[in-house]
Amino acid sequence: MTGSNALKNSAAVLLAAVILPGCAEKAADALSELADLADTLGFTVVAQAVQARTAPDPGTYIGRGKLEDMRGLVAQHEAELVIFDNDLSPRQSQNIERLLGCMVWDRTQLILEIFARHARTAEARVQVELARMQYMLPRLVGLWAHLDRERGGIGTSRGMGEKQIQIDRRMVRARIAHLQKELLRIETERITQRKQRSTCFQASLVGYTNAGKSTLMNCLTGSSVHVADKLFATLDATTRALDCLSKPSVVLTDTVGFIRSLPHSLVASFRSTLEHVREADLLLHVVDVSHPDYETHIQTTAGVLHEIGADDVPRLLIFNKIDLSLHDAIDRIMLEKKYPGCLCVSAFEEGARNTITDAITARVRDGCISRTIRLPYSNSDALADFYAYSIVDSVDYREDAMYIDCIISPLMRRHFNRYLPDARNHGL
Ligand SMILES: Nc1nc2c(ncn2[C@@H]2O[C@H](COP(=O)(O)OP(=O)(O)OP(=O)(O)O)[C@@H](O)[C@H]2O)c(=O)[nH]1
Ligand SMILES: [Mg+2]
Repeated sequence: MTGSNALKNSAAVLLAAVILPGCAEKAADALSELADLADTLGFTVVAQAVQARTAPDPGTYIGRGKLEDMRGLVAQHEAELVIFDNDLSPRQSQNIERLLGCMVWDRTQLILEIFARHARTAEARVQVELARMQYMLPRLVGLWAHLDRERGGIGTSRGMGEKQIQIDRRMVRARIAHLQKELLRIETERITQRKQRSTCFQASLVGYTNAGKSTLMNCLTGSSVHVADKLFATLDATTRALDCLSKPSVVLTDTVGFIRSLPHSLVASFRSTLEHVREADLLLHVVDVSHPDYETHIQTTAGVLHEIGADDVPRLLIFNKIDLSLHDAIDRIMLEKKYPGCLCVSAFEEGARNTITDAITARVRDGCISRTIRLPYSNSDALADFYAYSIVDSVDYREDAMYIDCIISPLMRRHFNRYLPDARNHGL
């Protein structure tokens, strides 16, 4: 695998896609998304090559005739890189590279490069490097094949290239083992931090990349996480307290966005970052409703949530960027009819913060119970707990004990059980 270091920021690139049966309708969107991904790395897209086929060519994915055309385009535009929208096998990449005489990436490699470029924290860097190494392992062959070709290679003794591949494989495997250990260490630290926050209601922003999750995070929590009109601007999870009066208090996490065909090695490496999502009490699924393909984005996000085991976490669907669409009231009514309970907001408009905070607060209160709890004076330290984690209406200081009128959310029921010897009788 050849990295982006060898390429200029503004390198001329050619995009290529094979359209398989049943995918024709989405072809234009897929290529425009691929162009956005290339733009995120600063590349200049100079041309596109698209071919409809009933099945991929086993050796080169795209047909040989089309490859000839592409060779012409590469020469004409002095393209340094060809990016395929499809995932190529290691052998297909090598064959195409040889035939075109320039570097070839597939979609997975492009996404891995973006992640590598955007990783900021130690954890994200380790996660991305691990995913890249796993992608690289089966592709080492191509890097050294030229040595065997130069020396006439295959004979009774092993070629130089093959020996070099064995050495590289061992090094890459050792690096993978080291990174996995390092990730485990970071994950353990993260679990400890999360336990400290476990008395809060945890909401997580999820959705397709560029939907506006970080912008909403800033608008809801007054923080200043990085926002950009680029794909995968955010890779690291950020957690902040939500500015609202609900009890228990609410913390909100912003995290990596999803995309069609998110590489599996990335999903696996980002397991701990995505754990926030799996363990959340509520997912705020943000959708850029101004995007022509937003319905597919909803399905993709649902698919990734399924893949990471987050199917059971309650969700709130938030259609964002309504300032760019939904100019017509009818559009909005139709949307609300199709997706009952959804919210329609613009992160740039005043009302978004209250609309979303109110909806979250309502979810926190969902299933809350009102109780009068008797707390003996010998246990008066616990009163602080009630103020912190429930809504206290009043405290009656009687001769025998304190009587606390409070509202307890479902999340905190277990926490308060210990003050209630008869908890089961009260249905707590
Ligand atoms: N017009 C408009 N633009 C918005 C709105 N919300 C976000 N944006 C823009 O959309 C782009 C992406 O916003 P981000 O908040 O970075 O999106 P994200 O979902 O965090 O993206 P990733 O971190 O890449 O997954 C930025 O240019 C924002 O300024 C909105 O309500 N209206
Ligand atoms: Mg973001």
